[in-house]
Amino acid sequence: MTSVQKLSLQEVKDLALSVLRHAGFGEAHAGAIAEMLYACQLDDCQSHGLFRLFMCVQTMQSGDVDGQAQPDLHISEKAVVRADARGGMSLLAFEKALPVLIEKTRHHGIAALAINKCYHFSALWPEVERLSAAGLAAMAMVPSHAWVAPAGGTRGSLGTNPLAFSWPRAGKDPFTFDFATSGFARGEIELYKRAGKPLPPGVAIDKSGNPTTDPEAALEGAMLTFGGYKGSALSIMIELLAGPLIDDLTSLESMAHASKAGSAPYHGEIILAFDPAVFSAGRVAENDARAERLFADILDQGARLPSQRRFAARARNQQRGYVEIPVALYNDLCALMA
Ligand code: NDP
Ligand code: PYC
Repeated sequence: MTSVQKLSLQEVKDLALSVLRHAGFGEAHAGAIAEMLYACQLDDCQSHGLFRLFMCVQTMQSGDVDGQAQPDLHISEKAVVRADARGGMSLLAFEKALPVLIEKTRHHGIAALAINKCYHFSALWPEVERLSAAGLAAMAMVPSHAWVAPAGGTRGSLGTNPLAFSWPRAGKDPFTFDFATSGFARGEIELYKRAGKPLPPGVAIDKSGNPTTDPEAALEGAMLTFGGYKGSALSIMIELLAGPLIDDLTSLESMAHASKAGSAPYHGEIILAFDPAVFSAGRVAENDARAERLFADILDQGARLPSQRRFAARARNQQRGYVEIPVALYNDLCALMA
C-alpha cells in the first residue's frame, strides 16, 4: 500500500508557492500557478495538481519560460479578445483577459479568447468554471506536444489535446467535463509509471508500433486517442482551432520548439463563451429547467455526471481540511527546493 502524506490546505498552497518561487517564477506567475495547482489538488485531480510542479520547474530550468512575463491584451470592438502571454505560463494571461471575455460575451452573446505564445501545463476545468460561475456556458481547448498517434497511425502527430466544457446551473455545481482526447493524459501515464502499475490495454503503442501496457514503453512510443477515429478527429479539430486558427503552434511545432523533454508545451489556447441570456430567446429559466430535466433523467438511471467525483472530493477535503498525496511524491517535491 502507498504511504500517504497529509497536507493541510494551507500547506498545499505554501508548498506550491515555495517550489515556484525557488524555481524562479515571479510573484504574479507563482501566485496564478499555485492557485491552479491548489484547485486541482483540492479536487483530487492528481495528474494536474502538485505533481505538475515537476513540469513547471523543468520548464524554468530549460530556460524556456519567462517567469516574469507580463501578458499583453489586444482588445477591439470585435468579439475576439487576444492575450499575448509573451513566453510566460498561460494562467496570468487568462486572469488578465477573463473580465474582458465576460464583458464581450454579455455584449455579443458569444465571444472568444485566444491566448498566444504561452507555456501550458494545466487542467482546463478551472478556467471554464470561472465562466460558468459568471452564468455563461464555455468551452476550452489546447494542443500539447505531439505524443499521440492519429487513428491508424504509428507515431505521435497530435497532442493529448484536452477539451473542457462547463454549463451553469442555478444553485448547483455546474455541469463540467474536461478530458484529454488521448485515452490517458500524459500526466496519468507518468503517475502509473511512478506507481509501478501497468496501463490498461488500448492506451499506447511502443516504439515499434506494438500495443503496450508498460508506462515507460508508452512514454517512449506513442499514445492513442480515445474512441479510435472519433477521438482522433476531435483531437485534429483542437489542433486547428487552438493552432492555425489563432495563429499559434500545433503540437508537432510545439515539440520541435521544446529545448528539453519534460518542458511544458508551448502554443496557444482558445476559450469560447456563450451567454444564455442572449441565446435563449428570453426564456432562460424555462430552458434551464429543460436542461435540469435532462440531468435528472441521467442521474435517475444510476449514471453519474462528469465532475461529480471531483465535487465530492472537494467537499470532503474542505470539510476535513487536508488532502493526501503519496509520501514519495511529497519527498520528491520537497527535493525540488534542495
Ligand atoms: P479523466 O479521464 O480523469 O476525466 C475526464 C472527465 O470525465 C472528467 O470530467 C471526469 O469527471 C469525467 N468522468 C470520469 N469518469 C466518469 C464516469 N464514470 N461518468 C461520468 N463522467 C466521468 O480526465 P483526463 O485524465 O483525460 O484529463 C485529466 C486532466 O488533464 C484534465 O483536467 C485536462 O484538462 C488535463 N490535461 C491537460 C493537458 C494540457 O495540455 N494542458 C493535456 C491533457 C490533459 P470526474 O473528474 O468527476 O471524475
Ligand atoms: O497530461 O497530457 C498531459 C499534459 C500535457 C501538458 C500538460 N498536461
